[in-house]
Amino acid sequence: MAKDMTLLWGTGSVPCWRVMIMLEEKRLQGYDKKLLSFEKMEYKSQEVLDINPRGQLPSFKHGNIIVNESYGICFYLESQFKNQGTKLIPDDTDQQALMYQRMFEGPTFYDKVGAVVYYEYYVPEGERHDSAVKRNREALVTELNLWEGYLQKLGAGSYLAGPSFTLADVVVFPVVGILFGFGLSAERYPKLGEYHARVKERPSVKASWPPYFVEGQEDWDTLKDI
Ligand SMILES: N[C@@H](CCC(=O)N[C@@H](CS)C(=O)NCC(=O)O)C(=O)O
Repeated sequence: MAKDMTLLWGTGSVPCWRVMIMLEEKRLQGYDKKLLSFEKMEYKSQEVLDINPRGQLPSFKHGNIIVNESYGICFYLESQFKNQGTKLIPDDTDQQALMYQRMFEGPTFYDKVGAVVYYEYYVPEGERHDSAVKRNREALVTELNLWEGYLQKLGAGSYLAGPSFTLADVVVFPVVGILFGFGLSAERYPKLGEYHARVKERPSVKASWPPYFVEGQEDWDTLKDI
């Protein structure tokens, strides 16, 4: 139980989802979690600003300790609860190196996904261009093929950094979740499809599945032709 932990989060947020998977993997269920609304801009509320002056989610507190960046929270929890729940940093040097490599490719991956999926949200109507849409989609295809290749090289049943589930999966799986949530074809990207189908059955992922997906997903097909 983790009654001395508070997480302020928003549904559909990749950074928040990372932290929720992490808390589950480290068996820290029972923490105080508060769902805030992006629509109502509750991430700029005083409650959030008191913990996170950037006014962003996730905002996280453990006792009097504040850690806000999703990667920072994941590293902090792994370090504080090393011997509890899943061990998420492998001892093997090669696997550990690959884990760090893939983890820090995660934000690049997410940027490429976001540039396509959230284009209309980020770019005001008068500033949208077909050429930019095409460029973003091409960049995403290149990125997807890169991750297909990574998984292909590791072999069937692998996680992102080898045979065990690691911090790389905690931080990158939510990006993969968003991809398939927006209709990515598992036939076209079979390695990512297999990885997604397998990891989404993990108890930590099931327990943290964003309500946002459950509510809206059927109509989302932005990525079906990618
Ligand atoms: N680098 C931060 C990013 C957090 C972030 O961008 N959160 C978004 C929701 S996904 C947010 O709160 N956006 C509101 C804002 O930036 O004003 C992390 O990894 O935790």
